[in-house]
Amino acid sequence: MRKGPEPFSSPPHAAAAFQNSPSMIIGGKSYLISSRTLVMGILNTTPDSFSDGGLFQVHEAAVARGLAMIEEGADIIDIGGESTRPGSDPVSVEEELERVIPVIEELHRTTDTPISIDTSKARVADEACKAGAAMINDITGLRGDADMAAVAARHGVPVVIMHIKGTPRDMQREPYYESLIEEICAFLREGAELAMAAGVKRENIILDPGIGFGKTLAHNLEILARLGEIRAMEYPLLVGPSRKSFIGTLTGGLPPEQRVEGTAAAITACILNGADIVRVHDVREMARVAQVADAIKRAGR
Ligand code: HH2
Repeated sequence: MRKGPEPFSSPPHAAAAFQNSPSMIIGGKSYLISSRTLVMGILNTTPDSFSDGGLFQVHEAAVARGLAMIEEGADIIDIGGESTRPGSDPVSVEEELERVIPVIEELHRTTDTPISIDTSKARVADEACKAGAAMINDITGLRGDADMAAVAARHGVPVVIMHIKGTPRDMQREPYYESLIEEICAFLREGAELAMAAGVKRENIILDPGIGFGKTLAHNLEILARLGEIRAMEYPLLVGPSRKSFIGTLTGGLPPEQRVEGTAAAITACILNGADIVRVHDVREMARVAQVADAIKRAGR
């Protein structure tokens, strides 16, 4: 059994500074919110993801990449079997299950690092939890499948409620907001209420503003700059700017695999402005970025 990073590895004085913070339990491990940013490594078992599509489609390659990310410092592995890139087509339940379940089963057998299932289908989330997933990540904020909240409640696992405007197919067609942060907060608040009405415990709810999901460059930047206002809702916050196209745009049109430095800047902003979990492709690099950004954040308290 491979061991991931310690759930809480900051020095004792840091723990004392945040002793009033609530903790979050993922896959039986207890994490003290605000003591250290958790790094979620992205594992796409898809042929068409925007950054790593096709790379980890074969079962062995996907499992190997998952184990490598754990060695590199991932606290959570987020496994997805359907691309959500702008313009992408949905895949069937059967296809998605075929892609993710064997990978979840094997990683669950070989490591104690919590596994998250990135899906908007309740049946996929259900089967994934039975196969060992300890967290559900739903990019539709529980709106895509009416049974999703009940599945999360039944398994008693943390659930990420992400903001999206539209669907992956149409979300980047001139997204418009009267009041960006207020609209995102309202969507997330309703999602949290929906989850709790279905029986999800408040401490199992994680919110995400959905960088790139129905957002222009200006929207993405405003979200990152004003994350604190979303964090003020007092739920743990997950943010996923990794390698996204706004970073390419800001750095002269670089392709996804050359957006590591830009991602580092975005991850630093996320952490300083209130993220508790960051979802990244470049685990080794961003785990180091998080160590430094966390230390700066602690120094300001
Ligand atoms: N972004 C992507 C997918 N899932 N989940 C959350 N909670 N937050 C995000 O920002 C987020 C997400 C898109 O990135 P990626 O998985 O790399 O690409 P693709 O959807 O093309 O597979």
